Amino acid sequence: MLAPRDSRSRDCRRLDGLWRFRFDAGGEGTAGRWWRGPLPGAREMAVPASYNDLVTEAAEREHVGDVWYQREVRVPATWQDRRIVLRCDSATQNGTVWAGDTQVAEHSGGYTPFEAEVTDLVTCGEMLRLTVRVGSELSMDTIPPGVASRSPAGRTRLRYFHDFFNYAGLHRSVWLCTTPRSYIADLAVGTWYDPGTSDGEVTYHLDVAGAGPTSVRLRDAAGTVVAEGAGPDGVLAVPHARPWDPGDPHLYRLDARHGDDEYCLPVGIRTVQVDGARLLLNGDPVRLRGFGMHEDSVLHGKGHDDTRMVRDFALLRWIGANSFRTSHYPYAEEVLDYADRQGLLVIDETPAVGLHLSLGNMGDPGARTFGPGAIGEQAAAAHLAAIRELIARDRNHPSVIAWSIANEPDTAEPAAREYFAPLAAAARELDASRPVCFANVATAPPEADVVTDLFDLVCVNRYYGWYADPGDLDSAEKDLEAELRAWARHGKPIVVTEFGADALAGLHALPPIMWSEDYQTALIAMSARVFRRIPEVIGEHVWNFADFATAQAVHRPGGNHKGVFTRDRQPKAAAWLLRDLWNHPSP
Ligand code: BDP
Repeated sequence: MLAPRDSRSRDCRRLDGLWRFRFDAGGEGTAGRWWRGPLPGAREMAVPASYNDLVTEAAEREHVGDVWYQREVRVPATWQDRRIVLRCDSATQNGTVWAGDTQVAEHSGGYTPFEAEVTDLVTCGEMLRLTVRVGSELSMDTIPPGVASRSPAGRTRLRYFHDFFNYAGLHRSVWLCTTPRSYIADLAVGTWYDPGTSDGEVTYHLDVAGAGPTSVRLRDAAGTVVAEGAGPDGVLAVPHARPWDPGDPHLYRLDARHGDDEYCLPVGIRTVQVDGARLLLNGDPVRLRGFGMHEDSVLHGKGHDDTRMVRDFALLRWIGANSFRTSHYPYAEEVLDYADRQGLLVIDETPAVGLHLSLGNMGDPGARTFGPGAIGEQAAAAHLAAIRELIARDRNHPSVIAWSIANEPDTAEPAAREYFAPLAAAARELDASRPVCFANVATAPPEADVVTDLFDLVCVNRYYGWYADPGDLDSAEKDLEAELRAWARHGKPIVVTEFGADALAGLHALPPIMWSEDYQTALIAMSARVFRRIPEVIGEHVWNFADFATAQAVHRPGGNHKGVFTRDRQPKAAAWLLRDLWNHPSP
């Protein structure tokens, strides 16, 4: 699905701002057809944002079930005779949209867009009433999974198996867009770069609707046309290409035309390959330095916010990071556009997190994860849809260098193989140009894990010195090294996709003790020493970039404090260590 972009033929209007809003604790809205008129008893709510941290009642912050958003928008009179589309960048965890009295879209999965053509339902020049029902509930059939139950006080509560707060609402923009009646429905590009000859290649495929000629032009950053093609498919040769690279994130622009419609896509020419235990970008080995992150901030929750994004990328640059993982769900498309322009390398992840029903503080000891009654066929179908939607949305971004199809599933359980084999195959079939991976959990070490051979990278989340060997960094160093050496036998590149320690900003201790900034710093320094002794380890992503909100729990004082930055994006002591380490990389 193409991201909204203005062009000479397209007009895209963000419907950000204050919408009418109402909680629906009793689930009355659907039966009462609340979309048929002004939302009864509504207050106002900011879009985009999570609603959770903008309210003052516990029952509203923790609300499980539906909420309703509504606003009017004037459809421009100038859009007569054009195609009109309503698009929602995300509704977390599910959304249903009405244009006037008509339901036009329904989508499950909280982090990918959906859209509907509304041409025949609107009158140009007149007001259109838009209503969106957003559900926060998760079940064993959704990705991520969760279980709703009744509390003794009679409220619905939600248990989930992932370590971030279940923020809900319209987290990204809703749009009203127009295109000509003949239009470009979708566009996929693939690129190739030959470092020997410095020749590049851009393959393209357009899905078009309606009559008219189809053509493409590729321009360099100066606007000069460097290649042209006709028809919906083709390969453009780009001799002496300027490749996309973190040090020089050069973007070409593909101007695609069909009939009167035009869509302009930034294109970075680059190749990603796995060669033995090396990850190659444009033929050169690359080492990933960076973080697992979260879309999370004060007041906004998971609402996309350019302000936060700009600060986050400034901090990534300051600290010397070259990459991040979109743990644990697809981020707003604005983030990937920005990563393309800033030259960040991204491991792009689905929302398949918490597929481990016996894990640590969130699971039940001994619980089985995969199979009927737990993560079964319905969840597998939702997981496949999540992979499809992620790849369809993000495949054109040069910054995206790998697909992570899950975080910390229980891959020590034998049934995990049957579950993951078709999903790994599907990801590869959807995109053969990027490695496919998942982040392995500590309970599935090399001798127990049953799926790693299905993937291209070995990504491991390890907490030696924290959950394992707590408070004992000498033992942690030995155990971390031993385990990574065992993973190295796969002969694949290893990325340590999580390691770290909670640190309460301002807590200091000498000698370092757990929860102090000093201990976090010492643990990261120890881990970095180990990684540099093992050639197969080609990536280190600290958990986490910044402190973030979680479900309330006895082990989470005001959230997860493994951030190297505080939740308001100021450095803890470990940030200075990483800045030194990453800005002066050893050979
Ligand atoms: C890992 C998870 C991550 C958690 C982290 C932690 O992948 O989501 O936040 O541990 O416990 O298991 O801090």
